Amino acid sequence: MSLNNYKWILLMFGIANYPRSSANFCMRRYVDGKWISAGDCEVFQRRMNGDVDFYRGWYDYVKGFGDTDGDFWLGLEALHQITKEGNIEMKIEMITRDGFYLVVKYRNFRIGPGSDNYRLTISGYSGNATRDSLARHNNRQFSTKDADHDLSSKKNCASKWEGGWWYGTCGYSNLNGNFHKTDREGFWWDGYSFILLSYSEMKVRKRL
Ligand SMILES: [Ca+2]
Repeated sequence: MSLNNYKWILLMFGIANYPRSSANFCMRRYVDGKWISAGDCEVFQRRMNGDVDFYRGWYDYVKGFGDTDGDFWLGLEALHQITKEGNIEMKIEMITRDGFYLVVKYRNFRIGPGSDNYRLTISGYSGNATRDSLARHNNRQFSTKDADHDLSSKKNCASKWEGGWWYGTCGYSNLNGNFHKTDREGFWWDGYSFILLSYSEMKVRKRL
């Protein structure tokens, strides 16, 4: 896994300064010359190099794409299978373009079936971000540029924000947006203060 050194330093520093055990799962360890996520967890999204295009259609988001050692999306169907029995928590680690480490956690995370367009259900937020920017996407179906399931009758939010996400009307977070853009079609958390990111990792585990 290649990630430039400053991001790893920020991640390590951030984790060290965020010791609340409730958020500390899926920690990284350096083993046999590579970084791995330790513990019984599954990473399902990562953006770190910007070398994988995330502006894709429905089929790709259902099946997954990218390189699991680098930038990738695991796939909506896999997420549904992992979470359908319930009792799953989800964590997101992020680094802003300004170099701040953010971590948010949801005590409950579930992705519905394909027949319901992989609807998002989350609750139980904790974290050090300014806002819970996934809350406004709660109970929304997933949308892509070729599959508009958002709440806006005039717009296709996935096209407007250049990603695939559980868009409502349209964005409060956009972690699958364009990695390289510095405007609102970019890769960001928090639609109010518009926090651009340089790194994200989303992961799940069975709640203890
Ligand atoms: Ca729409």
